[in-house]
Amino acid sequence: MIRKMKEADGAELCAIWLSANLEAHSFIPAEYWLGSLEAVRRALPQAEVFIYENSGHIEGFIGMNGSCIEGLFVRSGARSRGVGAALLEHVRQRKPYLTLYVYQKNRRAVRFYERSGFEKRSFGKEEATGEEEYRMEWRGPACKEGIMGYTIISGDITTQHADAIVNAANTSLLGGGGVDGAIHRAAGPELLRECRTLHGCRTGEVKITKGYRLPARYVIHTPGPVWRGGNAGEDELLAGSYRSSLRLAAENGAKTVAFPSISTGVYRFPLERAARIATETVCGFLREHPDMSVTMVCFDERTKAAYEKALAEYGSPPKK
Ligand code: AR6
Repeated sequence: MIRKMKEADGAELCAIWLSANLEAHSFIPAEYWLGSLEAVRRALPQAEVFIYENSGHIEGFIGMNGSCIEGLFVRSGARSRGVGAALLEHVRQRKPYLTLYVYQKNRRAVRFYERSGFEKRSFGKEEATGEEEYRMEWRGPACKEGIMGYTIISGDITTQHADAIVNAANTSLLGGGGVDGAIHRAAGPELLRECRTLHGCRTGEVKITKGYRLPARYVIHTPGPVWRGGNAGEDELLAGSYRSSLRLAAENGAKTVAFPSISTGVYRFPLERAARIATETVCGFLREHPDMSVTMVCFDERTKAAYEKALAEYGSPPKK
């Protein structure tokens, strides 16, 4: 039986998580997994977790963040009984496409995902462990053109291991509140020093800097439009922020890009409208650049729900 996670499952899931990781990744020091356990314990209740249970015993589980598989774990005594395949099938029925990261050295997992219809899409080094990893994707029959490389997650953009993260800045590029403030705090004072040399940026346009103390290599700064009622070219300016960010990322060889929800905070752009514009612009770009991938990092559940709705509606005829 496959069911959703309950609060009481937490401790058992952590135990399975730890032993499965230690067993599958002998090339990573055990201290790394032991040191990550507390973060996993805290993250589990927020994640979408499905559990495989047999006669009241948990045999394995899969943790999702949007369409991204955060992890698929099977208890060591329950291997080769189709538990992993059943969990994967469960999420395949519920998502138009799936994406995940897997260590190159974990050959067994890479083979398992390949047999399950996943394809290797990109390759890179995971910052935390220094290990090479593949990003793999599975595309379901309901997957529309362009959404393949697009993932919506909840999280904090300053912790994203993307080649480039995008900053919802203002035209001075000298920092501010919201996501801008968070990025400057996490990157350190060197970021502001470089920003001072850029002499600002126009709304809907972009400038690039290094990422300094961030896990991301680059920060692409774009001032989104301030909402003024909708007749001041806000839609085009917002689309411009997304499109120009992606073009500049591509020019700099950045294959993975993470965005916050531009303009929907202090700049008060209506969330649903912004999510629709972002989705159309990002997916339109990804159709032409299948080697790139984009993660929309939503800071709260309301924002995530709006981007998920926009993605579900993407490509459908507009409502009358
Ligand atoms: N990670 C991801 N998203 C975040 C984070 C974070 N760490 N922090 C906030 N958000 P806003 P804007 C979300 O106001 O509307 C600044 O002062 C937030 O919840 O940061 O484009 C600039 O300097 C919201 O969903 O950006 C400008 O003056 C989204 O990011 C002005 O604000 C955007 O909210 C730009 O306003």
